[in-house]
Amino acid sequence: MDRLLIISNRLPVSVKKGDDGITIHQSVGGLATGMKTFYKKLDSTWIGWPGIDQQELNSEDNKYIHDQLEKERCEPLYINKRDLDLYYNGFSNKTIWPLFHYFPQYTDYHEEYWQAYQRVNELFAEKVLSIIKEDDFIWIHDYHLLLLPKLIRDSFPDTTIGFFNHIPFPSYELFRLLPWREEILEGMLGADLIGFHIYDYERHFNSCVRRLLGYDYSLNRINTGDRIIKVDNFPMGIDYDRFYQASLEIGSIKEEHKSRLQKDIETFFRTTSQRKLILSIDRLDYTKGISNRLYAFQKFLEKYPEYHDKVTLILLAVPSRSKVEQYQIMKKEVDELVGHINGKWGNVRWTPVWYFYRSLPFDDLVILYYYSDIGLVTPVRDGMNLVAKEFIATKTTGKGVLILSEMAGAAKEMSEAIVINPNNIEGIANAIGMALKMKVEDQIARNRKIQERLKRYNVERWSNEFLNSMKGVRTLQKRFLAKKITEETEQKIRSEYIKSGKNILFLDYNGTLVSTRDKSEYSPPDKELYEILDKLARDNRNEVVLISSRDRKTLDRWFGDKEYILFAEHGMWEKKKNGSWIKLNNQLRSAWKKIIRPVLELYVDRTPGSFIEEKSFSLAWHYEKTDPDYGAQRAFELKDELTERIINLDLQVMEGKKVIEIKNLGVNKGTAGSKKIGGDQYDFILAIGDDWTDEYLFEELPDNAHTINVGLKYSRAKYYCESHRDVRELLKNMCETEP
Ligand code: ADQ
Repeated sequence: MDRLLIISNRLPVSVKKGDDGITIHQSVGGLATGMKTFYKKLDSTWIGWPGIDQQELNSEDNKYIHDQLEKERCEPLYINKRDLDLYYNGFSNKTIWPLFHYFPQYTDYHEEYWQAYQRVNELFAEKVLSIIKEDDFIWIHDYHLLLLPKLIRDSFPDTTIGFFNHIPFPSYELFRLLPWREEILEGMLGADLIGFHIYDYERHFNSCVRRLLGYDYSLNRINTGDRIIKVDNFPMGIDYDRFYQASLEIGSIKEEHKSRLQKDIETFFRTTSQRKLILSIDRLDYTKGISNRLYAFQKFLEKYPEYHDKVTLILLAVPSRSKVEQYQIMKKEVDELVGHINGKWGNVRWTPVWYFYRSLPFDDLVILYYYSDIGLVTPVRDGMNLVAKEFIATKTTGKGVLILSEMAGAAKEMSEAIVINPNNIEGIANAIGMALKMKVEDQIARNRKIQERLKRYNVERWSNEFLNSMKGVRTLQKRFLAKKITEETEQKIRSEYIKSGKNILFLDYNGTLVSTRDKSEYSPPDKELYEILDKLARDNRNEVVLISSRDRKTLDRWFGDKEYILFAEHGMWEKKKNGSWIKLNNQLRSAWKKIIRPVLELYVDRTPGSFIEEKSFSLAWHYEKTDPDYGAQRAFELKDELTERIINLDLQVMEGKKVIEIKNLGVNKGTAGSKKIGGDQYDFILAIGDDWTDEYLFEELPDNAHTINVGLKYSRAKYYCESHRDVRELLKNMCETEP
């Protein structure tokens, strides 16, 4: 892969200046934690804010920071204090963050914030443009930089840009509240690939684009008229092996090497039998549902007195955005609630809540995960939530129970957890009771299933899939860009036609020669069409081939007595001039399964509940047991992807009830067309069609063929025109031109 530029608000490391000089630390947070382990493996540079104001630095500091960051493959972007405050604390965290997490009541709309947000996005663009090279791939992260894709695209139109949004994308009803909504969407659409954690966010984004900008999307592609943009979901994984291995090691650490934390926790377990630990880890953020969690824990203590003196909740909260007022209010609320619970229920032997307001190093974090019996993850909204995944990854024995909010993106992949509604306090309290009583075999069975998935779909795979998809979109854009047919091109086609001695014309029927694309609609040929086709067919230099998805009977009824060659049912049947129908059948094969099966396996991995069925000459992907909306969307995508992949494989994709089946077809319009041409030498080949079944034909025909798509700008055809009327006009002009 070519060089990758990763761009995010913060670098994965933060610079601090204190009494002991400049120090460099790992940044906390989902993105930094998730990506830091593998980005160095790639040829990459990470651009972002280093966490310090440049005003505080002297030239020696600057040099030191520059050298240190260079080793980390990081390129710092300094932002002045005032802009940083308005862009980061202001627009990013008081406008976008609350609105996108369904907190419109906390959302501030200030022109001043917006101005600064634009300025800082422009600053990022300048930085990128100062180091960008041709063929670089650009991967922009998160809601701080929603305008950046377009800003880069405007100055560097051919670059490949991916954008990943780590937080939810809200529904249209929420998003439309934003005064600068169109600008934000246009900014994002500067990317070639836009990624979200889950399908729901993707769906919301597509619907906002359609409703606010009018760009249509089909399957997971948005067509803006001059570009195709792919929108997809990539559920972010964790560095599974790192957590799993670290947890395995904890169990075998010798007494003298144990950390203070590990010793203290072990003492806690020794002092009373049946001690249980519940773990809660987050940034201190109102979206994480921390107060609800504490209310629920209180409710649990009320309802289940038998657990008094035995169960302790560890509440680990990392300080976050403490300059934003809502966060200060929330901190106060959490402090008070913890005080209230410990005051009311605690005693000399037992503190119900252990509260830590700080960040912890990785080793300590894993110790907490390792010793906890229950992971309590209750965000009221969360893009993904990596803590839930980390908790499960450390359960090396398989024991432990995860209680997970259905409002976290992670819940889509972790349905084996106890899934709760974070607003249902009683429900969470009951879930804690249920978790404490859950049989060990049940715990292991549930966790093993999730672990398999997390191991397979880890953070490296997540990023590889995103990067591969980015490459794929560029290829797709190039391959599918047809040119609009011009008067000049038509002239050229006509003059070649006049000069040539042996011609073949492949014409699709629905949508190409008559207006409707819908096969079920009755759309017989009219007088004008017969006249055009008859005239072409009478010219003995020409072979007129109607190649349609229609059935034999219909084609027979309309054209049976004509001097045209007919292909029915996508080329399954052929009727020569004055001949009878012949079935074109290839020998059935199954070697293609090796190519198609991995594609289906990927969809099984990414669609919980789906499975593959293998038959002698077919493979089927069943999705009847998946979430209905999600399954249907994945089926659309799979069908789309297969349509691409099976070209030249003589296969067909059939859609049944909650099943997608890939079968040997033996024939399609492409194979029928190339068979028709056979060894014959034609001086002039013209093919016109309007949908994906015609793409096979365009693909199969020799390079000198003139291929025209009706209505689709992105096609394998060389040209596109607007409607069947243009096709008729072209054909009419051709037959009126005497050689
Ligand atoms: P966050 O809101 O930061 O991420 P999350 O996904 O849970 O939330 O990631 C937090 C990360 O920070 C975890 O890796 C965790 O281990 C670490 N962490 C938390 N508390 C810590 C502490 N006290 N000490 C040390 N480390 C701590 C955003 C979105 C999420 C999305 C991620 C990734 O809000 O929805 O999952 O990005 O896309």
